[in-house]
Amino acid sequence: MDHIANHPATADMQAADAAHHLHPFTDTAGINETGARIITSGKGVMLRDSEGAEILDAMAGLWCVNIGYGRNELADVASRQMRELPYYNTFFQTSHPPVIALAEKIAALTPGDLNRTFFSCGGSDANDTNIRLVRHYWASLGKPSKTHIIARQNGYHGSAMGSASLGGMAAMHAQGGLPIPGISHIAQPYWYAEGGELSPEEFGLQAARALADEIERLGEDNVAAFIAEPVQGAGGVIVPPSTYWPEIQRICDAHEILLIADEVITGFGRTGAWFGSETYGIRPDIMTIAKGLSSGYQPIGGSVLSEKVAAVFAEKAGEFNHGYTYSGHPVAAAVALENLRILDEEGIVDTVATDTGPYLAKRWAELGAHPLVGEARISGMMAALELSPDAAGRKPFEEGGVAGLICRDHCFASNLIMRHVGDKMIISPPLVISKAEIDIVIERAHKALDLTMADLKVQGLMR
Ligand code: PXG
Repeated sequence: MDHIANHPATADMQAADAAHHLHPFTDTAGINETGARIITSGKGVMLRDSEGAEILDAMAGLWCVNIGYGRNELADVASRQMRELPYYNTFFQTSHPPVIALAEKIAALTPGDLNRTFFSCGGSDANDTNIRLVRHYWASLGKPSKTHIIARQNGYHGSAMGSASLGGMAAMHAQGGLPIPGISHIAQPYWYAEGGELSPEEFGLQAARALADEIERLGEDNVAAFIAEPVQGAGGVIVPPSTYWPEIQRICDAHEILLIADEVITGFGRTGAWFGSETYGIRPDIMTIAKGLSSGYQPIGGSVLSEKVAAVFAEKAGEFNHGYTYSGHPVAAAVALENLRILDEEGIVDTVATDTGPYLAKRWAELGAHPLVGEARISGMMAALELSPDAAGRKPFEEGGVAGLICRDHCFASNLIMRHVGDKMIISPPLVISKAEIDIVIERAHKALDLTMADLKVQGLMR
């Protein structure tokens, strides 16, 4: 890998970072004490840090670098677009070539009649758009009481006021006065932890029927939409039982509410199809996209509307009083378009579906046999391990999150980026990961599990 070492010494950068940078989702006192690991370059699935270590990034950044690092085609497109038209807006009767081409491409790639995109800078603001959009949709149809949105416990939809309220993360709701009114959360389809004695199929139906109960409790005339991730990502790669989505779809069809599929993580190949909606048989009225749309090379996201929803905006809704300065940013749009060209022309999604995805599934299942692992689950190129002191009994640790943190630190120390969510270890590697690189992930993860188990035994947290 090319290595450009023209940066200050690591300790100097860490000191400046500690003095002047407030990190997202980070305990500031903690990072200021240890110092941030400073990432300086990337190629394929590998990152390099400021000390020259090469790290295998099995999280694709934050679930987003689908085509891998270092694709110069995207840099070239960005440079060209910046010279041609670095910025212009899409408010007030104007548009520009990159955003038009991108909207057309998204319409072609997305399933069903999802055909019209409202652009944002990422997933959080796209989901905030969705809140205003579904409420204005129903108001435009003469049903202004339909405002309530049903979401799920342990869902993740972003960090803005609206999107964090849609999310069902208790730790987020504990800060900053969330959730905003008009949103409620139903149970998640998390069989491993919450399924009890039910089979996964029985539990999937039960979890889905919580939606029907909540619609009944609120009154259908008051409900605008249901939002969910096809597979929960940040919640810990919760792959729903096979019965879950068909029943959710049936309930949405039986009631007059909109279905929003938040595909910020599952979109653009992550589950082995272009969209999780295809993998799980979902027909969304609105789809949230971001992350893999540009493989993270530029900040861009959007809300993709079905013909039914788009028609109301085209015919009845008047002016939608909503927009971001950077909605449909030309450089981000051009880069996203080039990313989609690469995903498409290089057959990357097909490779995940037919070759590397099945290979990862086979090797991941081997980790499932480790005595520290209660369950190994996977959907395409996103996967989780449940750490447990009693793997056969699906038992949680008494103090949650300790084992996961220890394991994460062992991974990090062996140059593997694998995230922990409580005691779930999760990966979501670049879709271009090779079989040889998958072998490295498995080997390092296995070693980290061994070391974690040894530590837990020394600390008396496991017998
Ligand atoms: N929806 C989903 C399903 C997401 O996963 C968002 C919306 C928000 O997108 P933006 O682009 O505003 O961040 C996300 C983001 C993690 C982690 O640690 C996950 C996300 C973001 C940051 C960290 O798992 N998901």
